[in-house]
Amino acid sequence: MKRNHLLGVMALAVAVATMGASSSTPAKSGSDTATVKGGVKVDAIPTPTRINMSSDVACARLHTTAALSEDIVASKNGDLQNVVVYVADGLGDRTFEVPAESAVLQQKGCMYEPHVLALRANQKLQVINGDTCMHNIHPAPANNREWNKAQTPGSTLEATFAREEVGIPLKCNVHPWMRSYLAVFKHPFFAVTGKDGSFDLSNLPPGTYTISAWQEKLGTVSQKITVGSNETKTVQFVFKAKAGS
Ligand SMILES: [Cu+2]
Repeated sequence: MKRNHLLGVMALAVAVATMGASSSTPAKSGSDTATVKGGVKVDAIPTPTRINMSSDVACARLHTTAALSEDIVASKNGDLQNVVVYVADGLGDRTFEVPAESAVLQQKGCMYEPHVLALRANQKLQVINGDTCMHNIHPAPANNREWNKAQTPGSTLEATFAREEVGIPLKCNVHPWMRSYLAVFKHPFFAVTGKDGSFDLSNLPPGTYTISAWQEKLGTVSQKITVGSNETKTVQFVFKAKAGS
């Protein structure tokens, strides 16, 4: 009994220590911090195409209806998902602690989840194969080391990326439709838009920044903005997908 109680106390102490470490990053909240938030839209909403998984029945049978392409995912209002919004310039030579927790990329139903993942340079990336078939993870970076690893069903592999790079394509050499993108940052001021296209970059040091938004098919758009202490500014990005726009 006594031993169990002691173990319980130790587990609690570890949990508290971990919480303390994560709450100290990325920056102190409260006074002296600035926020840039807003939304991302696209001016034309493409119809997603159906993915043909017939070359691997193990994948195809995991879907009752065909999975849809994810290269441009937008709501009926044009809110654009899977856009990486980040501070591209303005932080000077500040350095930031690398988070202890891992970023996670899953393979489920022979699709990557999330489709776009942003993480920190040298942060641990866990790639999980939740499927019953083999996958082959193959990132093709321009500014980091390229690698290529087969992954057995149910296994997890770990990787890190040492340098900043936005839009590293990651593919599976077994299943040609599988594609995701990674964005690697030296700082914590980035977000990936969800279904409503919104983003929130908080705890920024007050200053003048170039804020960029990257989308895998539509490229990069940027805006310069100055935010003061305890100030929140809103930025809207609109990507042009309409012919001639
Ligand atoms: Cu695969």
